[in-house]
Amino acid sequence: MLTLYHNDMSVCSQKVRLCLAEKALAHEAKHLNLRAGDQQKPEYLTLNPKGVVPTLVDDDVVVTESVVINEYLDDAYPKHPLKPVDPAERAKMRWWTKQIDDSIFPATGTVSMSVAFHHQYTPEVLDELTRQRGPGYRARFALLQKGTDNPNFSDAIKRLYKMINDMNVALERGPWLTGEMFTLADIAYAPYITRLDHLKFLGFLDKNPRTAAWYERMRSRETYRAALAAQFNPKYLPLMEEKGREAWPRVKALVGLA
Ligand SMILES: N[C@@H](CCC(=O)N[C@@H](CS)C(=O)NCC(=O)O)C(=O)O
Repeated sequence: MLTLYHNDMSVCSQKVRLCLAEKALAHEAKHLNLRAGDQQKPEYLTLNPKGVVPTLVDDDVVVTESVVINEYLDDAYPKHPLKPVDPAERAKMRWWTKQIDDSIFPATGTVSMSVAFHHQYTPEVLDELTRQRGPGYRARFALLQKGTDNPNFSDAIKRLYKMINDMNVALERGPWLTGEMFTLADIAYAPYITRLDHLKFLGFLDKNPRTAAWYERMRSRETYRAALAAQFNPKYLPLMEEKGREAWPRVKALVGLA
């Protein structure tokens, strides 16, 4: 019996939901409200001591870290394989998934929080997070409240534009990131392009037609609809769109699209 602890709009959770859907694996989904602090409840911390989503429980096996969870699912449930057999192709796939942990996830967090999500935090939630995470949290949050003037914003947005450009180059070889096969690499990137879409930053695709076509192919999959689109939180989308549109002139200028 598989159980996934997740959150509807969390990019890391979306990655695992898409993997479960591609592998047609039935599971129980337990949704955590990250703004209410469900991820810090003691019973959840016993599963995931970092207090983050997702966490997969497979009977007595507990797996954390979305990249590890997806590899586990593909190893433990070999039907509908999502990893190339050839070692060189497999290495290529892992090069893509590693970029996310190294820099794309942190850059996405900086951009999403600076542009939109910091507006969702009430003073009470901020007090609670500061209590949980220590006094340094308030200073870090103050940077996010600066929006596009956050000193970390420029590097983060440039990293995400580089991701789009890198994908465009790789997609010269075939419809998916490692070539002909749809793999865990494609699954890993779907939530990140979706996030740029929700922030209305898809002008990034104007000079990257192969990445644009990849996103269309991805969105037309039934698994994307079920695992991502059908679960987008309607409370988040208008905020992301409104604040993203306000930020776009600055974003465009930072990546040289103005
Ligand atoms: N490297 C981890 C990152 C997990 C992570 O930070 N998840 C975010 C959502 S995408 C989270 O739970 N944030 C809640 C918090 O930090 O309190 C993974 O890929 O699973």
